[in-house]
Amino acid sequence: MDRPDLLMIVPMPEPVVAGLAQDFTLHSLAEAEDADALLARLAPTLRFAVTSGRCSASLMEALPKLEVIASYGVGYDGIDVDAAAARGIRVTNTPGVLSDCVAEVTLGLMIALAHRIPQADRYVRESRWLQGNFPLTAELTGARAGILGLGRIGKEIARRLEAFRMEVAYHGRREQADVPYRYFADLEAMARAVDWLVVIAPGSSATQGIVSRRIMEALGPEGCLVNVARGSLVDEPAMVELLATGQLGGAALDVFADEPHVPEALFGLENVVLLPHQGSATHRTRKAMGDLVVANLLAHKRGEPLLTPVT
Ligand code: NAP
Ligand code: 8YV
Repeated sequence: MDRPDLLMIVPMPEPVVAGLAQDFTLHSLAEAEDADALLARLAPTLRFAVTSGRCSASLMEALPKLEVIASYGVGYDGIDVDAAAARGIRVTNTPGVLSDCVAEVTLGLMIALAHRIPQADRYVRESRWLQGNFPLTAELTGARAGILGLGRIGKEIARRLEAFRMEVAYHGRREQADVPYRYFADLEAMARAVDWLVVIAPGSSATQGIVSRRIMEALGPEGCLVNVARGSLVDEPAMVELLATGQLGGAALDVFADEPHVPEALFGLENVVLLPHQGSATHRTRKAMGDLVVANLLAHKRGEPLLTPVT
């Protein structure tokens, strides 16, 4: 059987490797002793590549026969899609299959922050309950939430917030006719009007730093920021300062500007909950993402339509 070369630009989970190995000859850029030599050897024939949200224009240029890049994940802000489109290189991602999981993690972050669950857990483990009760906290029910990015995941988050009887609003570039939530054309106005700002818009040049100091000051000392999108959307140094000085009430964060590095100033703050980019990190969701990556690559190999094209 024809097993064309396929470049793994970043390491892939074992199930994805197993799913691809039957139909492709796999080459790992990360494990190559000499990456440049591997690229030079593959350049004359390589048509297929797989990644997880990252591929530069220079890497594409090094592979003149490249036809398709399948990305493991829905965000593709680290892929130069303009360069891909200019070369006619198809890019695919994994939308939809992870929306429920990310929404669930978002609610988990919000509940954890409102009720100070990580801190209360530590309080018990450190036998501090013996000295007295944990301080009173807050609840989500009846609070006001504003979603920045009411897309596939944002809508799943909104549904779950409604189940907590929260008041839901959203901001995006355009109002959506078919949703029951209040639209804010202005992000700052929405930040002033809500208790929770949930960030779930894509990383892009347009969203870089969109949650600025001004937006976080508008959210204010009683407000909480939730970021399950990309670290690039938030002015991270300003966020750390505002959290530490009480000008921002709290933050629940799954993503950061320079992962896996997280500002250590956050570690000692009681009004913060931190996750290591766990939004889609469940067995079932990652399998669904991997299956979609494999299906897209096989479709291209067979000359069939791509399932989830970006370009
Ligand atoms: P999606 O369906 O494309 O939704 C994106 C939403 O963002 C849309 O509602 C869009 O509305 C809005 N948006 C886009 N550009 C905007 C801008 N410049 N200003 C304001 N709003 C803007 O994407 P999705 O499937 O929900 O995924 C969203 C993002 O979540 C991904 O790109 C990824 O970065 C992140 N994510 C994180 C994890 C994790 O593990 N934490 C997992 C999966 C995804 P308009 O077009 O009306 O502006
Ligand atoms: C990552 C995500 O892709 O899908 C996205 O955009 O941020 C996550 O699902 C996942 O961590 C795989 O690296």
